Amino acid sequence: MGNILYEQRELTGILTLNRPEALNALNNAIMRELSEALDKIASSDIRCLIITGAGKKAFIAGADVAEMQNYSPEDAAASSRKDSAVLEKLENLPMPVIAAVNGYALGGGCELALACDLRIAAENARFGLPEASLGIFPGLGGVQRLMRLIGITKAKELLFAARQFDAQEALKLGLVNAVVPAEKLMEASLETAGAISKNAPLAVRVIKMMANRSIGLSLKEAVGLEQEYFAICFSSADQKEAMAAFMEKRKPAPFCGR
Ligand code: CO8
Repeated sequence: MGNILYEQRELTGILTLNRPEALNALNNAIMRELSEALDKIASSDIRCLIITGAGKKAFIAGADVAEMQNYSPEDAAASSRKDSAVLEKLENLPMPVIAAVNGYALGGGCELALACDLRIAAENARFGLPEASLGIFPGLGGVQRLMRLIGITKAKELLFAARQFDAQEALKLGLVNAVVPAEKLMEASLETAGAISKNAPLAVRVIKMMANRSIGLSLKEAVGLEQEYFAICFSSADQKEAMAAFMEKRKPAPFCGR
């Protein structure tokens, strides 16, 4: 397993991509281990996951160029399908995922961050999708996710120019939720995870599922989906307890996730 480190702090899982000698570049081994780790996390009872990169320099400096260099079109198709499925698995984890971006988030690394729910960047983070400068384009859904997050015009500019940009620009673009000093990155990420974990897990999961599933639906279809999920919340013990506590002017019992 060595390419992926995992620890749990209270209700938050912390997954670290651990290949610092190659700036955590995504090779086949790391993607396989990530996929296996995500399967376990999906069925765990953590309320939030933080993903970060080992070392001080990089979140993830992209897909492994050495491995990709001699791909045939068939290899590229297979690899893109396989690795895209891992990012979809990440995107659809039941609990929210925060990318704690601690340096370079380039190419596939930026794509992985885009598949997370929230992004918190260290001041020294640098983002970019340099694929066009390598004769390819982001092959893991990055074009689509970037457009949805920051709009088509800005996304096209960044993709065509393959330009790197810093954390402050990422904040202005709405690509990251916050920028913090590098030494405070994990603390800030844990704080955000803690704020999420205080709320009813089922409600948080439903919000995530609705947000993810409604993209591409018409407003009418999306609101219809919300009505279904809204009803589901009222079958939960947490809703009963939280509302009873409010009416009785007392603190609710800790949420049980049912
Ligand atoms: N792949 C493989 N090795 C890498 C990568 C990478 N993406 N990035 C860094 N490394 C390695 C370097 O080769 C170097 O190894 P070594 O010490 O053995 O020479 C080590 O990490 C340290 O890197 P540098 O010496 O280059 O460190 P610098 O501080 O000088 O530079 C940079 C840091 C600017 C981040 C530089 O390393 C860089 O430009 N890296 C490549 C960035 C890049 O182009 N990323 C995009 C790759 S393409 C991609 O991600 C496509 C995604 C779609 C995939 C679809 C599925 C197939």
